[in-house]
Amino acid sequence: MTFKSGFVAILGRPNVGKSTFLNHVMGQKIAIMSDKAQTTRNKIMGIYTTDKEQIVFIDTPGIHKPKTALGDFMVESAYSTLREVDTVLFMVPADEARGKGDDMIIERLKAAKVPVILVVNKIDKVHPDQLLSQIDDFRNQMDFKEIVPISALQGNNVSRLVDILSENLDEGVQYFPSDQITDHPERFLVSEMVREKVLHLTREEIPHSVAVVVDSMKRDEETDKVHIRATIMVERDSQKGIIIGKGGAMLKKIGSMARRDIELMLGDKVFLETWVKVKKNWRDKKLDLADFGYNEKEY
Ligand SMILES: Nc1nc2c(ncn2[C@@H]2O[C@H](COP(=O)(O)OP(=O)(O)OP(=O)(O)O)[C@@H](O)[C@H]2O)c(=O)[nH]1
Ligand SMILES: [Mg+2]
Repeated sequence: MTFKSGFVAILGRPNVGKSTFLNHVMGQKIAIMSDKAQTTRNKIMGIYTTDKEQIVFIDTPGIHKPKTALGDFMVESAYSTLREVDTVLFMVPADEARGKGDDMIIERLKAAKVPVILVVNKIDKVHPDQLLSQIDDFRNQMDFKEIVPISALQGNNVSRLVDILSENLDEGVQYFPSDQITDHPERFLVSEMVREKVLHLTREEIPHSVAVVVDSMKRDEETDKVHIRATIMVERDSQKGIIIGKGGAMLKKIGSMARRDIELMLGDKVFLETWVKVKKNWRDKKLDLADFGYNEKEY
C-alpha cells in the first residue's frame, strides 16, 4: 500500500471554530480557543499521522480587516498558507449569514486556484432548514470541491471530513516523524496556554492587548518540577492593574489555570511564575511584534 500525504489550511473569519476543529482532530489542545474574536495569532500546524497517511493541518488566524500591525501580520500569515497547501478548508459558521468578510475571503480563494472544501461548522446551533439555506447561499458564490457540515465542538462529522481529505490525498512522503504533532516548540505552546487563560478571564480590549513571552523554562532538580517564568505584556497601566487583580487574585487565577493545562501537555509537574509588564502600543511596533513572536520571518 502506498503512503499518502498533504498540507491542508483551515481558513475563515475569526471565531468560526478553526482551532476547535484542529484540536478535535488531533485529540489534544494544540491551538488555544476562546469565545473572543482573533484568538489565534500565528499559523500553527497539527500533524495528523496514521500508518497510511500524514495530513498536515495548518490552523490560521481569523481573517479580518486589520487595524494594527499585529492584525496585518495575522491576516498576511493566514493568506500565506494559500501558497503552501494542497487543499483549503474554508470554514463558516452555520448560525451567521454570509457577510462582507466571507466575500473578501472567497475572492482570494478563487484567485488562489487551490481546491477548496467548504466546512459549515456549529451545526449544533441551527435547525436543519437553516443549514440547507446556508449551504445553498455559499454554493452559489464559488465552486467548492465538497461541502461538509460539522460540529467541531461536539465532533459531529469531523471524522467524515478527515476521511474526505484522506481520499483526496496524493501519494507522498511522510514529512514529519510520527510522534511530532506540531511545528512550534513547547515554549510557544506554554505561552499560548497562559494567553488563553487571560482571554477567558478578561473582556473588551484586554484580550487583544495581551501578549505572553516565556522568559525561561527549565527543570529544577531539587523540586523535580519544570520551572517556567512567563511575562504577560499589556499596553496600558490600567490593564496591568486588571491582570494583577485585587491583592494579586486575578494573576493567581490565570497562573493556576494555565499551570494545569501546561502540566497536562508536558506530562510533568510545573512551577509557573508569572509577571506583568506594560509595553505601550506594542501591537503597532515592529520590534515588539518580533520580540513577542509575531515575526515576519514566519510568512
Ligand atoms: N456551538 C458550537 N460552538 C463552537 C463550535 N466550534 C467552535 N465553537 C466555539 O466558537 C468559539 C470560537 O472557537 P475557536 O476555535 O477559538 O475559533 P477560531 O476560528 O479558531 O477563532 P480565531 O482564532 O479567533 O480565528 C469558541 O467559543 C468555541 O467553543 C461548534 O461546533 N459549535
Ligand atoms: Mg483560532
